[in-house]
Amino acid sequence: MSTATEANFDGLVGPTHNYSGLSFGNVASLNNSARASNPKAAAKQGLTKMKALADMGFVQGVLAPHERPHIPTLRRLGFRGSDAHILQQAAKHAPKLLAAVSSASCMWTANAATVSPSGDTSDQRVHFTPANLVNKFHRSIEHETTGAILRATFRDERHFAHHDALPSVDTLGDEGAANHTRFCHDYGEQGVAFFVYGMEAFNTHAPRPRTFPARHTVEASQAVARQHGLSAHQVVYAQQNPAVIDAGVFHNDVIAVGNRNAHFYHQDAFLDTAKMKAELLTAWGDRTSKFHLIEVPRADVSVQDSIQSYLFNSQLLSRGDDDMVLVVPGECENNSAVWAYLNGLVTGHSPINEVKIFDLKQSMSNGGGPACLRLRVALTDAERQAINPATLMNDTLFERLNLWVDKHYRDELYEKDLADPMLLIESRNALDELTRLLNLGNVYEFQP
Ligand code: SUG
Repeated sequence: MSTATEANFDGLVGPTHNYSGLSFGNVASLNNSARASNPKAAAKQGLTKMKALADMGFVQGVLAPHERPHIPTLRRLGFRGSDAHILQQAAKHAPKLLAAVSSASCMWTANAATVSPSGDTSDQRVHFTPANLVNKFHRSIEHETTGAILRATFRDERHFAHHDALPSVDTLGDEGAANHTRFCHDYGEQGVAFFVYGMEAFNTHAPRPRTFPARHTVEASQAVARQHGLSAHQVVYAQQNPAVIDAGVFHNDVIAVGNRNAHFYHQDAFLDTAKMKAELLTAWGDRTSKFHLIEVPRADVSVQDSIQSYLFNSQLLSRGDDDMVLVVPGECENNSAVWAYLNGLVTGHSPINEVKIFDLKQSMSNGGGPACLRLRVALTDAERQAINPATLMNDTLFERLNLWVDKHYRDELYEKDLADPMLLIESRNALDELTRLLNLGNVYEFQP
């Protein structure tokens, strides 16, 4: 009997976590742009969630943050001189550029990559393609370091295959696992890869959002599916409803989540819901378990309530056959429609039997809920043994990382603080120490 599992790799929030209003189309990012952030609290909120999941018996890993402010990008963009001079010049002449190269956005590891488990790939290895995140400049500079950190975490080439990101052009806009769900009966078996896209780049007659950008194209998803060696009959594509993108649903994981044999989604999430259901059921075929389509009616929870509460940006975790727990942000409890819906859900006939609430306000204020903060990797026993063990959460790592945060992180940061040369030094010192704690080797450009 296979004991394959699903591991969650959360992004550790970096020391420069701040609110700069960088993400047009992401309502929380725009609304909170002038606020002070608290990087220390943000990192600790994330660590608390990771530890809780590890304590619940799930395999939980940590992905390191990136070097920020990213001086190499500022040099590429023409700034010269010492690091301190570059920061000062960027703050004076291009403050939004400085904010962009200082963002701690790599914490949202649902956007780090698309991952295909070995049960689905032609060479039976786990495949990773870092997302190019080309739609937002501050995110488009993530994929190289993301690739280096993924390689340092999933090292063994017998089990893990690492690809480069797709070319960085809008036609191939790729936002990674935020728009990808894998369904399966058992994590080790062949599953169904479900790719959701915002638009068809080459077909300008197909529907598209009008106000906010569609970040992810079908052409990108098709390229990833080819690159990972997925069989065509096990892949389903669906287009996001352009109207919900225009309402602020910038990734599909803001309006839908799935795992194993359950798909939990809003009635308005997809352009053609009937087609999505029919194609998923066909790909599911006659597996041992029933496929659950849990559609939340707009009469119970509006799209606006979904965006405000991040109901669907939850982690749907499987504890066994038809026994799931939903990890939601505190905002769900404070939204009466959402809370009433959730109470009905857990007492009803769905496989979702429990709801767990976490305070993730620091990340939520930039549009990142529980599901944004994690990258899922389904692993067989042998693959799990092959992971860099220093990245796996346990009592010791939890304590070490909390001490590390206490030592290096500030508890208040405004956009104007990003020009402080001390912040760069603090950040580099912290990351240098972290690479030793997580046994990553040298993954940052400032390291020799
Ligand atoms: O890409 N916010 C991120 C949030 C990503 C959430 N991820 C998922 N849904 N999977 C984004 O829009 C805001 C940064 C700022 O404004 O300071 C930001 O990048």
